[in-house]
Amino acid sequence: MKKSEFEEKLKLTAAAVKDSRVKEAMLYSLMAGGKRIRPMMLYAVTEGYGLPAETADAFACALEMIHTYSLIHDDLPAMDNDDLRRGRPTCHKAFDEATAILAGDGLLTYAFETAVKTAGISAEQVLKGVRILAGDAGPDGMVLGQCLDMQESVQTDWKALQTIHHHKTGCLLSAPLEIGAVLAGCDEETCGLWRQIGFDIGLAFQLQDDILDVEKTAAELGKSNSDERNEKVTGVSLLGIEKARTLMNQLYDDSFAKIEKIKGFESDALTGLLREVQHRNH
Ligand code: GRG
Repeated sequence: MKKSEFEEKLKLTAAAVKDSRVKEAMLYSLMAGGKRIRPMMLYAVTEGYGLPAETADAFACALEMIHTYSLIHDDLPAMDNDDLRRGRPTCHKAFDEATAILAGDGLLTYAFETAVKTAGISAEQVLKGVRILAGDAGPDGMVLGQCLDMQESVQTDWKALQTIHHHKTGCLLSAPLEIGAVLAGCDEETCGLWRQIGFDIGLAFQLQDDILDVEKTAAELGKSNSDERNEKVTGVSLLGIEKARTLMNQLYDDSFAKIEKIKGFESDALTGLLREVQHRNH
């Protein structure tokens, strides 16, 4: 699946919402670019199992909607209070706070309305996928991660920080891998293996995000670096940049080795995508 092709599908899906100011704000943030890593990971898994791309379309759009909602809410003054996201003013800066809250709410709920329209596989598999998505996005998943992150303090150590990353970043990167396996009809053990790989990639991705935050400017990244402003503890501040980089590369490389060993899975598309992610510069 090409990123541009996915973006067309995403735009068409969101275009079906009734016209309103909240729809404008939803589209403003949803179509503002972004790497689209989560949907691309899902397509790479379903493709590797030989499924047609259409089977993954609804969940791919849903993942990107949930991810975009989380960015909109994370940028709000009550959370990180950021001005720049995906190279543009954040949603509450371009619209207003109330509209940005509603745009996040709209994207979150519309994601589930979209996911349940998945065609071409059993209702039982769709239901399993929806459960994973809800669990990973909700109060046992990303929302919990965000809550822990808000409570983070100078006493936060590497173990506590990993718990934050596991939920805040890992859950939504694990979801596409596990949902892809569910859509392909994999057994519980294989789905669990994909889930674990997703968490390792999530930690690698977060370490990389922290490294990029200190090495690049806000203009290069297209987003403000609020961690520094908010004096947040990060993988880099706790481990040091070189140790953080070594751990990040080790997590990616171990994940590639595990993916290549998964039976009945053609891994080239997924490992190719993740290698690009590993070597990204924004
Ligand atoms: C508000 C419930 C709630 C959660 C917010 C996503 C998030 C959780 C916070 C954003 C800040 C942050 C550093 C999150 C960790 C995950 C992460 C690195 C998100 C950025 O994802 P990318 O790089 O963004 O995929 P693009 O813009 O490329 O889609």
